[in-house]
Amino acid sequence: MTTYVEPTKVDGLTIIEDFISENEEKELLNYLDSNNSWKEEITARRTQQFGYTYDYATLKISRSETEIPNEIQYFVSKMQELGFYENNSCEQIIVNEYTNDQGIGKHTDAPCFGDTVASLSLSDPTIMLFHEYERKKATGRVCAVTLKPRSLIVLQRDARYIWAHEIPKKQEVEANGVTCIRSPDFRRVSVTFRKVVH
Ligand SMILES: O=C(O)CCC(=O)C(=O)O
Repeated sequence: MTTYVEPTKVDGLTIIEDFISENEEKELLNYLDSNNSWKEEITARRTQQFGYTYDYATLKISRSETEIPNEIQYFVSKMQELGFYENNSCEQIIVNEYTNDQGIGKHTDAPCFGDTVASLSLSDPTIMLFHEYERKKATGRVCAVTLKPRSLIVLQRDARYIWAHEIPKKQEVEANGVTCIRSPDFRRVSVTFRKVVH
């Protein structure tokens, strides 16, 4: 049975709406679409990676030839001002593009990544579900978050390690009384910021 809980009940989950302005969103999307970095290595969706590259086949990370560009580093600095990613500890960026019914399966981020994972949402909104686990078993407690454009979610502590997150691979999602229907030209782009465990 599913019991929905509010985001404030998920330890370590921070949601910051309007983290960036409409102009910053537009400029960042323009940069991501003009840098020739979109890859189709994983069939699920297009991605770009900077700083370190995570290999979805071997589940390993390696130093990337592409440094984190200034266009993205600017947002890391904004997060540092809020107390996240002290001492330049954000070293890996993954950009995900979701269209049609694309999503991301239920997961917690790999152990090679550090204790803070932040994701910036651009373009269209979608629903992210957080599922609580206890000794590898789902408890049935679920938190549904509408990822609004220009918002930032930060996962730390339980939100990072205990609750698995997913973006349902569906054009229409209903969760906790909220329905999100994707239009035919739906497009969400996310920029995820991660530390690397050395
Ligand atoms: O798209 C997002 O906001 C989350 C991405 C994510 O969970 C991942 O790349 O592991």
